[in-house]
Amino acid sequence: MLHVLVGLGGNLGDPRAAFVSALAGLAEHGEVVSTSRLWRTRPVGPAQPDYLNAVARIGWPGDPRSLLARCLELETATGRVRDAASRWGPRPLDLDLLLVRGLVWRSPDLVLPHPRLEGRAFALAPAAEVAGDWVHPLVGRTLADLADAARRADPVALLGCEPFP
Ligand code: PH2
Ligand code: MG
Ligand code: MG
Repeated sequence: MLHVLVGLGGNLGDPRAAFVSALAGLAEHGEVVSTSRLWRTRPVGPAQPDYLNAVARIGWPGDPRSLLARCLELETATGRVRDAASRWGPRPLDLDLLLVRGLVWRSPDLVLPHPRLEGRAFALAPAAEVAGDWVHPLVGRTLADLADAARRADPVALLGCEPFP
C-alpha cells in the first residue's frame, strides 16, 4: 500500500464540487485517509482567477502509475481539456501526485516528489495539515517546516481557508 499526498486545485466552475467527486472517485479503489481544509490561493503563473486548493492523504493499493492514470481519468470526467496552451491556465480540476511517502521516482510521465512542491505555499500549507511530519525525501525536511518557509517567503500566497468537505 502506498501512502500518498494528492494535491487538488481548480479555478473554473465549481472546484469544491469537483474535489468532492474526485475524492469519491479515488475512494473507489483506494482509501481517503484525511483531507485538508479548502484554501483559497493566489494564482501562480499567468493572470487568472484565484484557485481553491486542498490536499488528500490516501492509501493506494497499486503502483504510482495506476494512481496517475486514475487521476487523469477523474480530471477528464470534470470536463478538463489538456493541451499545451492550457498548461498553466485555468482549470476546473487539477489532481497532482505531490508525494509518495519514502519514494523518489523519475519516469517520463511522472516525477515524485512533485518537482515544484518545495516552495509552493498553495500545495505545502494544505499538505502540512494532513502530513506535517512526513519528510520530503530529497530535501530532508518535514512538510510542516517547508510550509512555514514557503509562507514566510510568499506571505500573500494564501488568501483564506474554510472547512472541507
Ligand atoms: N496550479 C497551477 C498553476 N498555478 N496556482 C495556485 N494558486 N494553485 C494551483 O493549484 C495552481 C496555480 C498549475 O497546475
Ligand atoms: Mg498542478
Ligand atoms: Mg496537474
